Amino acid sequence: MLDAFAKVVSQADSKGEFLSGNQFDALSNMVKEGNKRIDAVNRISTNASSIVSDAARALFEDQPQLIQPGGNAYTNRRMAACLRDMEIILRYVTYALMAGDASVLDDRCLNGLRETYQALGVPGGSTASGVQKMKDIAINIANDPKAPGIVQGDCSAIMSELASYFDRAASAVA
Ligand code: PEB
Repeated sequence: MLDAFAKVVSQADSKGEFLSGNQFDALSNMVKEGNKRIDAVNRISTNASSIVSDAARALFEDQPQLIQPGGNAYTNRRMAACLRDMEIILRYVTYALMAGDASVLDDRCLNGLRETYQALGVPGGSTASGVQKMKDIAINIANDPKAPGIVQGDCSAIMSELASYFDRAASAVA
């Protein structure tokens, strides 16, 4: 598991080189813009349960067969497993956003998930759709310029980074 700083260090070390130019620029920008990152992680984390439940509700509205007899989320036990899975994925997306690097998401959550779902008969495409719904809801929350007490600024870069982690999770299971 790496963060953006450790990644640059490990890449330089594997080549036996000192850190230089581009790396300083990228990391210095990350520090300069760091409050946006922390604020986004904070907003998503504190709203995690509503992000999960709103996305799940929208998923089951689109794909009602999932919660009908024979559906993969039918019975409370499977519904609970499904909500839990969505929450786990969201949690790892917030970790990746905080770290500025996808490796924690890849190594601890996505690695082998497709195979697990295939073995269990969990429909990966439906899970991916649930993840995309969490993406839209999370971005609406994290990118809301009208949130109380917020300093106005351009959050497009951090939002597209955030979107990329959700997309990564969705394509890992689709
Ligand atoms: C991954 N999910 C399930 C299981 C595991 C995971 C290991 C089997 C064990 C169990 O049931 O608890 N666990 C999960 C994860 C990590 C982990 C992401 C990462 C660290 O450790 N069913 C649907 C929806 C979807 C869904 C599309 C969006 O119809 C999920 C939610 N996952 C789902 C369901 C089960 C499951 C298990 C329903 C239970 C399947 C079953 O027992 O038949």
